[in-house]
Amino acid sequence: MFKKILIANRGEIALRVIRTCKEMGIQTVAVYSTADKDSLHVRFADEAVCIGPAPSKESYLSMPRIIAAAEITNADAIHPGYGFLSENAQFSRICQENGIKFIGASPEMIDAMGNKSMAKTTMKKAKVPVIPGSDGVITSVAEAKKIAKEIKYPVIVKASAGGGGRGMRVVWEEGNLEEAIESAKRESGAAFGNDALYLEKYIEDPRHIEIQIVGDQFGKVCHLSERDCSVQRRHQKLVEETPSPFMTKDLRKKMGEAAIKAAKAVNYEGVGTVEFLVDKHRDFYFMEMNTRIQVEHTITEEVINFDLIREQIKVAAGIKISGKNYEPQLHAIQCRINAEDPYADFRPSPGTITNFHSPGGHGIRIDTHAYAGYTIPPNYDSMIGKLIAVAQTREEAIAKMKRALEEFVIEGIKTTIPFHIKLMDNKTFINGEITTKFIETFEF
Ligand code: MV4
Repeated sequence: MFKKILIANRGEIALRVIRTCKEMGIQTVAVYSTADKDSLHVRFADEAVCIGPAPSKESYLSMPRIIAAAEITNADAIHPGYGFLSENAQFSRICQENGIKFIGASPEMIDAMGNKSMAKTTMKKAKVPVIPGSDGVITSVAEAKKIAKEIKYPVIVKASAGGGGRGMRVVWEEGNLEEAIESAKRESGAAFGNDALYLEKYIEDPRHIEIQIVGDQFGKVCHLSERDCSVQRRHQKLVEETPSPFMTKDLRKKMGEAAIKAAKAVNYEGVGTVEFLVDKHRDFYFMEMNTRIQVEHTITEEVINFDLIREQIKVAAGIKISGKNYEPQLHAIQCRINAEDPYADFRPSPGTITNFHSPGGHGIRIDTHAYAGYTIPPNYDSMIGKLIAVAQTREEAIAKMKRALEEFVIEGIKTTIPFHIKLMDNKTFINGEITTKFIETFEF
C-alpha cells in the first residue's frame, strides 16, 4: 500500500480524499495556491506545499510544481481528484516517468477516451451500442449530407475533441447542415485546437444515465449501478440521483453489462464512469467514458455502502476486486451547492461566508470545504458543497432533502439552495419525469 499520497486538487474533493487516506493509515500531502492558504484541505492534510499564485495555470494545473511538491515530500502516489489534471494524459505520463503512481487512468487510456469519435469507434467494435452516425470523423460536407440522409434528420454535429457541449450543433434539415459544420469547426478549433467533427442521429429529449465501474489490474471489472444526471443546466449537473427513476431491473442489467464490456474492451483499470444517453423507448447509447472519480460518486457510495475513494486507492495499489456487481439498496439524491445566484442566471457569487450552519440528522451527508468565515476565491469552480440525502424510497429522499435544504444556512454569498428547494417541490421532478430538457422548462 502507498505510504504517502499527494492530493493534486483543492476544495471538497481534496478533503474527501484526505479523509479516506487517514482511515487507511496513509500520510497525506496537500498542495495549495496562495488563494487557498486558509482552506480546510491545507489544515487537515499531514503536510502542505504552496505551489503558486491563485490562477490555476500557475498552481493546480502546473505539472512541474506538483511533481516537485511530490518529490520534496516523498509522496509515492498522486490523487488528482476531478477536473484540473485528472484527465491529462501528459500528467499521467509524467507521474509514471517519475516513479509516482497516478491514481487514475494511464496516458494511453486518457488519450483513447478523450477523443470522442475514436472512443465511439472503439465501443462500436466492442459491440457496445452507439448512436447511428458517421464512422469516425467527417471529411467533407458532401459526406455529411449523405450520412444525414441515411440516418434521417434531426442530426447532431459534434467535436471529436469535445466535451461540455462545445462545438455541438443540432441540425433539423439539410439546408442548415453546411453552416452548422462550418461554425462547429470554428468553435472546436478555437476551444480545443482540434476541429475534427463527427455526425450522429439527434436523440430528442434523452436522459443522461451513467454507470459506475471499477476495474482492477487483473482484468476484472464490475459495475456499481447507475446515476441519473439528467438535471443539468448548460451542461452543468445540478442534481444527481440513484437509482434512476427511469430504471428497470432489466435495463440495469443490460446497461451494466454494456458498461463492463466497454471497460474490458480497453482493459480499464481504476474507477470510471460510462455515460449513456437513454431515449424514451429505453434504448441506450454509449456517449463518453470518464476516467476519473466524479463529483457525484457520493450517491453511489451511499446506496451500496461502499467507499469509492478507498476502492480507487486499493486498485491503484494492485489489490484485486471481488468482481461482483452492486445494486442500490437505498435511494440517494445529491444537490450541488454552488456559490451562484440562481435569480441572476446562476452568476458566480464569490466572497466571504459570514454565517454557516449545515443541516444534519439521519440520512444526511455533506461534503464541503466551506465554513463560517471562509472566503470563496473567484478563481475556481463555484461548487462549494454537496448535500446528499439517503432514504429507503425516492419520496422519502426528496422529503429529507427538502428538509435539509431548509435547514442549511449560508450567509454572505448567494447559493443554489433556493433553487433546489423549489425543485424538490416541482411536480415534474417529483414524478421522476426528468430528461435533459427538464431544466429548460422549469420555471424558477
Ligand atoms: C447528444 C444529444 C442528443 N443526441 N447526442 C451534450 C454533452 C455531450 N456530452 C453530449 N450531449 C448530447 N449529445 C445525440 N446524438 C443530447 C446531448 C445533450 C445532453 C446530454 C447529456 C446531458 C445533458 C444534455 C443537454 C443537452 C444536450
